[in-house]
Amino acid sequence: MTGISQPLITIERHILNQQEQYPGATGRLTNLLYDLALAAKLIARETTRAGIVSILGATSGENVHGEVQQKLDVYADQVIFRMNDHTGRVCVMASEEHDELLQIPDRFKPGYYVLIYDPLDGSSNIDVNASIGTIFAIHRKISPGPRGTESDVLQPGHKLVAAAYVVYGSSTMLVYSTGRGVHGFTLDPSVGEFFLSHPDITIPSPGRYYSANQGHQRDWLPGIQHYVRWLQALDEPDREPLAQRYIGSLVSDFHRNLLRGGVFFYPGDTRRPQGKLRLTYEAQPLAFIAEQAGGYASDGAGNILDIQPHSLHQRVPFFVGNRELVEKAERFLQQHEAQYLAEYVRTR
Ligand code: AHM
Ligand code: MG
Repeated sequence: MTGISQPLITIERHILNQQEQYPGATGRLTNLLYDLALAAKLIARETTRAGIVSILGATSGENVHGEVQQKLDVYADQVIFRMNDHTGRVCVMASEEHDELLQIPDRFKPGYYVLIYDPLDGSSNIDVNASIGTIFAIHRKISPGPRGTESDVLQPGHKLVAAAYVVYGSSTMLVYSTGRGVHGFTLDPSVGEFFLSHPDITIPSPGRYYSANQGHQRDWLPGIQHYVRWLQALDEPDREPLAQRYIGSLVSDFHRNLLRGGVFFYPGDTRRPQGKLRLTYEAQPLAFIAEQAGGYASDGAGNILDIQPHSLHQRVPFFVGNRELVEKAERFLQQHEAQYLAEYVRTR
């Protein structure tokens, strides 16, 4: 055979192969991951058609954070919910776009898994055709009784069973981990299949990029200012500085740094000591994937995956990427911000 040099592995085949490595696996997680891949295909179809069908533009609604919702947010949110409300695999869902938990309708049987998702992250980028993403996190149910409760959602990240994200960029990619490495798939839109394109992703070292919204530098704590000086090697002319890259779309910024090496951070600052990003919808799943790829994620005080969440929409300072770069941020904070860290840890 000529022309095709690698085995063609669909996401279905890959998930099944992974399941076969777990003796006693029932296939419920496998099927849930299939459903998420299908939801991703539907969202990808709409995001790529968005300009043509003039679906662009804000709806009148605001989400629970007071941000204007885009129509595609609403679509993505509904597709994911409807794909999973009747399958008997999920007992409860939580979406970044909803204030409250999303219960399984009474007419359907609740299942064993807890699905937490950010349906369309970075949605302010939609109108300018920059890439956006979806983030998924999956926990096991821990509460008694058939229905899911808040305690099922508010579990530390190290309890995650699986995490995934989809980036809708120049192509659509789905990246997932069930705790056995990180694997990336690229959507071939002509046949509607995700094919394995990035097996066993590990973050390259040394990292090349740092990613942060430097427009907030005025409000950053001195510890963060020192960290950025270090990233830029301002005081060490013989060391190469890291390059700065920032899209303002978490999934895209994370994805680039996962493939190229680097650090993304959205720190707590004088105006927002807890930062901007959400612990359960954004930080936990990406921290899980980063760790599986050999990286690390921190809130500046310690491992993101060790934090016990206390509320659904809790925000958290977030540093993620190459372990050495994230640990360096922790050290700058320990050195310069002992008081902030003590107060932050007390209230987180
Ligand atoms: P969103 O969930 O409302 O889309 O906001 C999250 C986004 C992330 O994708 C991105 O990392 C961050 O907000 C960018 O914020 P800023 O514009 O302050 O840099
Ligand atoms: Mg978001």
